Amino acid sequence: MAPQAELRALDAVIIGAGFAGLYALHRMRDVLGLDARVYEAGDGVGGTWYWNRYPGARCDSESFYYCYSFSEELEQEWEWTSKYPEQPEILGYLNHVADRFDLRRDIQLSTRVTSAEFDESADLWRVRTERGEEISARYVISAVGCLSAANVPDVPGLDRFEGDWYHTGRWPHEGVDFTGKRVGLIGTGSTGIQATPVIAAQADHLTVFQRTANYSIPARNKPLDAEEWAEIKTRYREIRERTRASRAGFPYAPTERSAEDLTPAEQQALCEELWAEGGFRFLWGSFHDLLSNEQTNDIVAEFVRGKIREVVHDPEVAEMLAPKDHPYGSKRPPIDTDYYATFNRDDVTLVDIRRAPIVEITPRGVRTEAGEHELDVIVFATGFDAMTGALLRIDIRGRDGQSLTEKWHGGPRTYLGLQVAGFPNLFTITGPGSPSVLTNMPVAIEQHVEWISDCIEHMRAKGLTRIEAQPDAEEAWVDHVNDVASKTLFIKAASWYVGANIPGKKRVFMPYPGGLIEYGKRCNEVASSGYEGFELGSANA
Ligand code: N01
Repeated sequence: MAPQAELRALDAVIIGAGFAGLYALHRMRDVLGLDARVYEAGDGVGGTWYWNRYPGARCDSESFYYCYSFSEELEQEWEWTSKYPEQPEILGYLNHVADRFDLRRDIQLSTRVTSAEFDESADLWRVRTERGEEISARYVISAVGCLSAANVPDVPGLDRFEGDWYHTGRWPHEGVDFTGKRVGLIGTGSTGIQATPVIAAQADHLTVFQRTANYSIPARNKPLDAEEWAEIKTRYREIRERTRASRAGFPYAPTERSAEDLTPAEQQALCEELWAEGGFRFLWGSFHDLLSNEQTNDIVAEFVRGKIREVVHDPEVAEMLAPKDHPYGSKRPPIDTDYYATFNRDDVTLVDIRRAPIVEITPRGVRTEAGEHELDVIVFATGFDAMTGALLRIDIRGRDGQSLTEKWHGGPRTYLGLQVAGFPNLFTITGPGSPSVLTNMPVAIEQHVEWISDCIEHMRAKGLTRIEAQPDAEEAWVDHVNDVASKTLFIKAASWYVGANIPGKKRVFMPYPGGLIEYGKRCNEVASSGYEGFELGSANA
């Protein structure tokens, strides 16, 4: 008979030790004084930045605002080396945060949470781990990340492939040496676009398998010097205020400009200026209706196609790379360094798998409807089961034993992306239905963690033991998210925002596209009205 697992009692179980989990632990333990513990599947902290070690992995929001803002001391002592730091530097930062706030003693690594079941009689969750532990906790806080459940496509024959294969989101810690190798890379999202130039520089030959052409904007990365840091540090409070008061968590004033205000020549000049600046300014700095007006979007999309045709020498390859089937920004826009120019190399081939799809993986490579490509290594840059995948891989059961998988069979349903009706005391940091992936993530994460921590503080002050989103509030929020999404161009693309990358996944627009300002206002109103839309109670009542 298996030994009976010892029950550990905690106030809060936090699942995941990335940006969200680390801050949640600091807040729950050091601010609220809760007995809180993080359970993390990886062997180290860092979340996304622990797992995604693929060549070229770097941040594509600028470093000085892609970081925590909750501690002025932290922001004054940390200096990023460049505008868009590489993965090891970001992982180093998160490790520094774990040490600086003495978080490690309450983080249990190499421990995957497998199930969580709500006990209605006591208002407690019973959480189980792969190691056979059982923990009871008043609160479960999911910090599992929006893009953490790797998607390896189910291509027939992969098990017979005689070379090596990797998914970018599960990259080996020791790295991969591509020297002298024929490499095939499947996927041209942000990850594939970052990895392509770096792998091409090392491999003997790189074949990129493209299903959907993507609009990528040059990053224009550069080192940040001492003078720039001195300036950023004196302005940090103002930068943070602007970031929090912005629609998407970027410290830039939103543009009020419409394309109609400019002549075609002026429109082109503006696009040139933003292209020269690079990065996300290209998305946020052009026209206010870029993501809601097809005519406006066409101007910007055609400008990017023109740039691709300018950079890529072979007109046929340029046409393959120029996206024509979705508006610019309707899929998450990648930021790159020399992506399009890489296709001018003699040792790089682009294969259109929309026209001739992959049929199978053979022992020697990849076979499409047009023929076989012999390869030594296959890299899957095929993304994630986004927003719901990581949570649904845990067997979560709420009131009356209902599973979250059952509840979300028609797509995720939440109230404010923070809670799910029927699942009391379960909080989802940047859950579906919140702005999350449409924003600069650390800003969205801090807002959620602070809201959750204020909510728990309120409950403790009132002696309450249960908070649960109400079905009608959830329904109204889901309708609101769909209504806002229906007025944008996001719904014109088969993106991971709607789950289109996962065969069989119900197509529902998952993040909240109304922006951080509207969203934050709504969250604050809910809290100050005594948590409207939630029912609060006590097991003893
Ligand atoms: O994943 P993706 P990603 N056969 O889903 C293709 C963040 N991120 O890892 O578009 C063939 O975007 C798929 O094709 P299609 C960022 O939010 C941030 O690149 O579905 N191809 C697509 O081309 C980003 O959006 C940073 O037709 C298949 C690609 O694989 C998110 O992570 C850096 C396929 C997947 O693109 C995910 O990016 C990198 C199949 N069966 C990523 N299945 C930062 O710097 C999928 N594809 C912060």
